[in-house]
Amino acid sequence: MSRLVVVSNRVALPTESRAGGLASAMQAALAEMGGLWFGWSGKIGDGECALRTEYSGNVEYALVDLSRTDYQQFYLGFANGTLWPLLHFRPSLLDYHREDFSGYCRVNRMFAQRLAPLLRSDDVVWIHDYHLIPLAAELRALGVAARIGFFLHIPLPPPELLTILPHHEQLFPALAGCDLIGLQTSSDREALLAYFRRQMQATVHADGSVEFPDGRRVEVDVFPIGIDAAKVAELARKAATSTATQRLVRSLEGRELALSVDRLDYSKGLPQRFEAVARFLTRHPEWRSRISFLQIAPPSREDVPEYRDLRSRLERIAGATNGRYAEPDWVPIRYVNRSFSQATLAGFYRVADIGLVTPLRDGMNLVAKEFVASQPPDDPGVLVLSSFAGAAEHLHEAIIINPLDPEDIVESFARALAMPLPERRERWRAMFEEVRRNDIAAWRTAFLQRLQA
Ligand code: ADQ
Repeated sequence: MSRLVVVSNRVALPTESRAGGLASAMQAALAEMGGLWFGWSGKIGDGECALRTEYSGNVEYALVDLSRTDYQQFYLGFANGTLWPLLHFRPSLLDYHREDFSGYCRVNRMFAQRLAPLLRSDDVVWIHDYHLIPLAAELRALGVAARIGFFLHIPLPPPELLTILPHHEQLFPALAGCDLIGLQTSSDREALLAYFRRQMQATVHADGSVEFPDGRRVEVDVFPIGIDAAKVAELARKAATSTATQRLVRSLEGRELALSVDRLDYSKGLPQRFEAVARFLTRHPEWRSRISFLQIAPPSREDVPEYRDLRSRLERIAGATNGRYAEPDWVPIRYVNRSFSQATLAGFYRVADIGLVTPLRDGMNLVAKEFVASQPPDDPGVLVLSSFAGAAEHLHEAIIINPLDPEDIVESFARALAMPLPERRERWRAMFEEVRRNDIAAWRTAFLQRLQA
């Protein structure tokens, strides 16, 4: 059997206590096939950044540090200051600097140079996400002949937006170095195919494969990422009686709970959500003191200016809404800037009456799936889901809203709160079946089988 080589910006070591779903999925695949996980250590070094290796069972971890300049230009600059807003359909937030693009290309080349000598010809290489778009082409330039797959975790906008990016013609065509490109949704796939057709004169064949004028063929397909649904459901069942869940339930004093969990990111639509909460309380005074909105949002990428701005904007809206509507024994918005364990979150999801997942754009959104998997089957909560999350392509039984229309969110609260139990159960059953069937194991198996075909 071939060895699996996973490449991602950050490597999750098995010793890290808070490994997420993706990390566990990669670790499971690596343990099964044996292999190597290569990427940034998360550390910033000051000199020549040496390769460090660690072993755990049949899996090797190869880590490189980044220099301060690499971190600035590659990670903060081009990956998170330029590509992230562009690929989330926010060109007005795009911050482009030539030296950042050079830094991005330089780090990808350095990764390729460090990785190539570690590869064997029958390895299967799986590259992850927008940090590493040019990596496959860099590996090919060094003579790597192994099968290479790439999965983009975030959305891909149509060519009209992609071509805004200066030097896009040096970036996206590098994906042709892959054998398989995986995307979250069919519209992401359409966007990439349109770019390949228009910008690279590619032909899309009836079987879905893409052929470039030089004869190179690449498969492009949709692999919607999932969660470990069985594990989350089990965690939620167990957490129902945990101290953290019980404390939350007691603090509600019988009120309804609407819950959101997001990284603090402008793609997640938090200001619009907070404003919709204020509007809901204005429109529906009968719900004042009868519902609590809990937003859990750990800070992220605080070295990028837009993220700091977002944080202060949210503090202002939450403060103003609470100041306006709070009673001595009730605040409408509970806003918590920290992380919780998967088990604690599962317990919180389980006791929530409404799960609010309203990003302006999201590749998939795993919180939506975790909320579904955590519900008690006999009395499930209602999922309110943005039509701009990849998850909306599959979770049709959620209340689907447009997060840019505050009235739509307000109406969704009212609908969710009034939804009769049989309808809640029916909608939840269909969604849970979907989340369970297309779980994280199904995702990685489908991608790897296709890559090895
Ligand atoms: P993210 O943008 O990080 O991922 P998401 O899919 O929601 O978004 O995943 C977040 C994960 O972090 C979830 O598993 C969630 O439970 C966890 N998390 C969030 N807040 C937390 C907190 N306070 N404490 C602990 N854990 C927390 C990117 C893309 C998504 C895509 C994923 C996977 O932006 O669209 O679904 O990758 O491909």
